[in-house]
Amino acid sequence: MIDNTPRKTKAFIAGANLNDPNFDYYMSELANLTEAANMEVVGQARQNEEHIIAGTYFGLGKINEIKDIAHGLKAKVLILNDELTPVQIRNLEKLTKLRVIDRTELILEIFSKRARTKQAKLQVQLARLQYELPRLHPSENTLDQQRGNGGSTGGGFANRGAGESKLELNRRTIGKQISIIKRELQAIDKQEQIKAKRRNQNHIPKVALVGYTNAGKSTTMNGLLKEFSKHSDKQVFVKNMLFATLDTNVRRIDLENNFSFILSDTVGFISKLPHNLIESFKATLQEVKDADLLINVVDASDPNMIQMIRTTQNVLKEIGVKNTPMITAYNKADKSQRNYPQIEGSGILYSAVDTKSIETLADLITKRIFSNYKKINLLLPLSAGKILSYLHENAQVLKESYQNDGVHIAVRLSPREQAQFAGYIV
Ligand SMILES: Nc1nc2c(ncn2[C@@H]2O[C@H](COP(=O)(O)OP(=O)(O)OP(=O)(O)O)[C@@H](O)[C@H]2O)c(=O)[nH]1
Ligand SMILES: [Mg+2]
Repeated sequence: MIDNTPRKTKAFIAGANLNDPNFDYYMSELANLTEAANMEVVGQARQNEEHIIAGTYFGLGKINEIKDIAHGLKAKVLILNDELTPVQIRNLEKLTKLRVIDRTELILEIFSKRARTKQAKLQVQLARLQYELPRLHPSENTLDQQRGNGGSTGGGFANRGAGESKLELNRRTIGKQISIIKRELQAIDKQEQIKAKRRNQNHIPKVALVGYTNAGKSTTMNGLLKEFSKHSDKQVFVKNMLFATLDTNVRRIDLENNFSFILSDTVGFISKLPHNLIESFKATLQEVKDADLLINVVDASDPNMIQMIRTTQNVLKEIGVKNTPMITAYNKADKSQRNYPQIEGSGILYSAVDTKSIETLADLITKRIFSNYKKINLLLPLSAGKILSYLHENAQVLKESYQNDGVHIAVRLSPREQAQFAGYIV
């Protein structure tokens, strides 16, 4: 039988360790990212350094060693654990005769492969052009010809960045493209903002799923949708791969007793996410910034769990999320020997594919977001039909009786609603 599966490009990965205690973890992430970009990791090298060598990243001795080993392993690509300067990339390519890709370009490549919606595509394209802009160089022509000679060496990377047309693109045209994309994105943002505003009108609390990529955020959303939504068919995309989700999906969850909240699921995080990428995904991450409660989904079956939690904290800090209350949701408990679901302080051990777990998570969310809600007695005039229907739609009505002086109603209200209806409190 003929094997038609295309052979994966062989990649050699390497990094300089500046005495970073997380270095091993970053290297294991780099291996996962390389595989996510559809390449095969055939070997790796590391070097302890006091500082990065300005012109070549590694010292010459190390570079020669890498060149020999990598060529021996038939690697075509050298992938480095940091973002490199254009000069470092050029010099390393000359010295190793390998196609060199830095961590930033690798992540951008995965994102552009995964992007499905127009917004995600534009956001990735923007980050990519911004990455390329300072990398344009007068000698680029000769370099790209050299790259071209190597044939299709880099998996999806054969056409570096915006493609072959880059040869003709000068800084000004890239600059123009950037402003066109920014304008298109602004138009999309506006539509999103209108939708968000409509959602906010009802003051339903907003809960956002956040966390490391592949932790199970989308599976958790689907679990909650299945149990608690009229639109349980509106499931989101789940797959065992890095960055399956690149958009934000927003759904309304209706618990019993008229407790409702808006739930959002968004792009996952990884260490050293390129700053440009975070910047261009700002609109996508807006729901996280606006949330009243975050659910930090963690893959508890991963040995690097602690670093993953730290990574999420760092990205949240970078996008400007500071004091939002958080539930840490330790997922994939079915892969462990421990009993679940189990609430531990402000955290929960659960499995997103287990109904009992999803119910317990929903309880925990309810307690956290509705803890400052109070039972309030209101007396509404019969003419206040609008308020009555608002309460029936959005609040938990505990008692209601129509009397001569109006409608007596006992209802659980948020602090904001308590202030809003203060004039009717009895
Ligand atoms: N065994 C087990 N697998 C799970 C559980 N939750 C999620 N998974 C699997 O983990 C993989 C990733 O799940 P997703 O829900 O796509 O993860 P995500 O956090 O949305 O990932 P990104 O969108 O890529 O950031 C999928 O293969 C899921 O089936 C769980 O509780 N137990
Ligand atoms: Mg997802």
